[in-house]
Amino acid sequence: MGLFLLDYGAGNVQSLANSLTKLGHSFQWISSPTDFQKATSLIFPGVGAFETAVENLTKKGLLEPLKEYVQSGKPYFGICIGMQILFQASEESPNFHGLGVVPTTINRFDDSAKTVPHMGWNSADLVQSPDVEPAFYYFVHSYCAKYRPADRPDAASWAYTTTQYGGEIFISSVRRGNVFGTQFHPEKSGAAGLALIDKWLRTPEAERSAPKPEALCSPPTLSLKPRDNLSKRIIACMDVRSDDDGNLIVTKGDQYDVREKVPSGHSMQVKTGGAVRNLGKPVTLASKYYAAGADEICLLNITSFRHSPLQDQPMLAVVRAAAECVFVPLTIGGGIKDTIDPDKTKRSALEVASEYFRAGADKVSIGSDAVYAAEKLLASGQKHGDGTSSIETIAHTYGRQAVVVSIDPRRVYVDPTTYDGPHQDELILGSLDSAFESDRGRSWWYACTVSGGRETRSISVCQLARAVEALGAGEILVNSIDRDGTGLGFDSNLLRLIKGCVKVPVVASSGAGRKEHFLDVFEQTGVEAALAAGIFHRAEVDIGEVKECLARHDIKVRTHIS
Ligand code: 1PR
Repeated sequence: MGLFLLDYGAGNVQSLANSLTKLGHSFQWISSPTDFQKATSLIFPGVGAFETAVENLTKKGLLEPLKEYVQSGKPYFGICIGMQILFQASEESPNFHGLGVVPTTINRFDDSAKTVPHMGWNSADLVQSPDVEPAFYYFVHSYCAKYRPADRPDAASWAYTTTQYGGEIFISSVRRGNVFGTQFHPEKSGAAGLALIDKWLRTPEAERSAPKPEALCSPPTLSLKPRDNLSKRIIACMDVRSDDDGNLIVTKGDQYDVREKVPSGHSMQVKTGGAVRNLGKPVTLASKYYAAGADEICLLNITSFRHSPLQDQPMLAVVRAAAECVFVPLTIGGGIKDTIDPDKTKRSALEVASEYFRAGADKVSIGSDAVYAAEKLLASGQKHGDGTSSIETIAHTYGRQAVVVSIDPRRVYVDPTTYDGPHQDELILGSLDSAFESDRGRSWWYACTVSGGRETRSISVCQLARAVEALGAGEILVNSIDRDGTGLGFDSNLLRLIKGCVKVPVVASSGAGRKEHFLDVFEQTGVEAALAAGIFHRAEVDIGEVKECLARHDIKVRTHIS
């Protein structure tokens, strides 16, 4: 008896479990069809593809019992796919049917004039009380229930909140009788999300399972606002590795060199080669940045603990501990590839990623392996991959929104008058009066690198970005070896180039040295998010100051964090 959570074996259900523990609610997992009878409240936190959810529930014999539970009148709370499954079907997986409780289908966002997936913090406006100040929640999805009261009043009457993304208004939560569902992730929406879960659980069961439909007779027509409320995201990133004594620490390099500079023997000269810079403990810093209002946290394992068996990865323990105290999305990168444990057990990239998702990661970030996959796709001359790359296998199981590709580009300077290589269309011509000495009168293209910048490849960033989007990446994180740790500002040329190649969200990284650099990057490049490391670790700039600066310049940011 009591609260049960439904897990169909994909996606990060650990985040919800951690939220409930934090809020002091005990729960059990549905492990067999008969458990539905024991449940007096049920939460279904689904992420990933509609098809994967329906298929897995069917295979485990849980789909029919779920439908019976929802129809029984007992309280049900569905999150993301857990909400979408209430609908009849989804354009994402035309051969699969949902529970059909809400009488319409889920459709893809129109991506002709906006980035898809819809990823980030947006407002959820109450349909019945439009004047109430909306709350901001974290969304990540490519498909949605469009709000169309004129065509489908029966479906629109389920809408509890709506959200505008670009020129489309969709149903961001549904509510009727015992059924509640949110397209957004309350378990990843900081204090606002935790409060929403807590309120639902603390409302008396009789009230949550009110038998009478609360439908509006005729759902209102809503007009489009001039701008949606999707906020630009500020991400705090931690490069994690072991120091020389084997302790896991957060470090930070200059142009990827993380060792302290030491005197070289000649007066006034320094070279690198000292101890690994130690800027703090990963979980302590993650928790500090969450409290300071970071919209996402990113942990990169920058030396992939290559000799540990998968189950003993020290990074897994860091992710588990961070997920217990961070209730915004957590991205984990480094070493997401096919690996072989020391005992010769082969582990696929999907298995490695699955371990991180189970530990509490929401997204995984793929670096070197994405470069190899893009090179393979280009060499094949095909538009689509063969389904075997890490990007494809992970996106197929967990949804493309869970797959970030992290690019580590390096400038390759050339003479534009003689350059006849394959990247002529991507050449950047630095003006003579550029504010940056490294740009003045020079020309370059951006090459991809692997192994944390140790090896430069001949594939360009645009080739890579297009290829990984075709393979199923849901977001691209753009570092810059030239700007990393310099504090000179983000590389706008690089970011504009990549923004022009892809539809998926782009995250700017490397070079932030002042709060104004965030303003520059959003105004000059249109990226969806900006990430920084050094300035936050050294406490030179606070996340709140960055957001205040952006808000003052009319850039939408999430400012209500508590
Ligand atoms: O190739 O899949 O194992 O992934 C390795 C991951 O580790 C990649 O995401 C790669 O970017 C990262 N990485 C590898 N070596 C380093 C290094 O620094 N030696 N860090 C490294 C990359 C870049 C950002 C940094 C920003 C912002 N560091 O993580 O946080 O540049 O810094 P700033 O704000 O201080 O300028 P795989």
